[in-house]
Amino acid sequence: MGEEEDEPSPKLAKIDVELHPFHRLKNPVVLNEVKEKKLVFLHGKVGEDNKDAVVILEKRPFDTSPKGLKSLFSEETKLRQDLLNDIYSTYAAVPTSPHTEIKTTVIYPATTKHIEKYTKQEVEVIEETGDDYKQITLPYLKEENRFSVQWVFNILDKKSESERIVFEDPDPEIGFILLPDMKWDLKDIESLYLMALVHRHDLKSLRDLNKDHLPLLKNIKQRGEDAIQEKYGVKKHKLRIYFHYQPSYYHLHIHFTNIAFDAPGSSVTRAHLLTDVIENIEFMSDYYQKKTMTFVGKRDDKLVTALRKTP
Ligand code: G7M
Repeated sequence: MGEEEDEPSPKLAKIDVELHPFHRLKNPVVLNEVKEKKLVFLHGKVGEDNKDAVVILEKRPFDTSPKGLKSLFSEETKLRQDLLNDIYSTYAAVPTSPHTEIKTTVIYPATTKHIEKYTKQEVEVIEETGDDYKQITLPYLKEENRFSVQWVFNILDKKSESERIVFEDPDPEIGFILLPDMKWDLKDIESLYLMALVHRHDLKSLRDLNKDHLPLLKNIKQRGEDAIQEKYGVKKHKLRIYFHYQPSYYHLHIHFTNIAFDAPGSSVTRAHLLTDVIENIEFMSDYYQKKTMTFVGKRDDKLVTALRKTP
């Protein structure tokens, strides 16, 4: 510790303890817990006016870099011995930061929709035909039913996260911003997770894509792959590049994840590979206006209820 080869540890931004919702969360209740991922979703109230907050806590993977291991196996780590028998021993180890850090995501003030999104619920398979999309989904996607995409506009307008941008093509037709997804801790390359947000505002999801958008899609694929290889050394054949359908946020965006990582939402019931999307549109321009899209939704979700065909 403190030797010359050690990089200075990143300074934690000072937060106003009085104002920050994390410190004032009252009556936290667990909405969902995924024990094997050491992940918990909580809901609580904040402040005099009891505004809702959702807090997501996730224990970080071990820091197995030489520096991480050096600090783990140092006198700074407190040990409590639980068992000693011949050559076998077990301990409860209490290391110092960064090993004890918990990735924390706060949504505040949270809407009822956020609370529903993170609440454990039964899920079911929904088949949405092209007509269902036009007659049920599209009218449903009115502003008040969707999650706000203000955070996307903040990124595109450089009002938030501008220091995290990995690559930008500013072209209004085929341009996009590539940056780390909120879910990625930026440290563990195996769980690399970035997203490309398109500059144009008129595309909600896969359903809006046709052959006019091929230059946009090909540009994102090519330049996104190049930027990730250059910045993180991850080659294109190690990337899973896909859309979600249904997405949570209806401003077109594409996920880039390391194939070594089983990213949430990367399975067949939600992920659509960018290469497949490009090829399908090349075969048939209105493929995504016609195709029956199968996805998994939560039982009590309003859209799921509206699209459900069997009681
Ligand atoms: O399901 P959908 O395709 O809509 O995925 C949206 C993605 O956006 C998820 O992977 C989220 O983790 C990510 N995301 C959501 N928010 C609110 C933010 C944000 O504020 N910043 C960043 N960088 N990613 C976000």
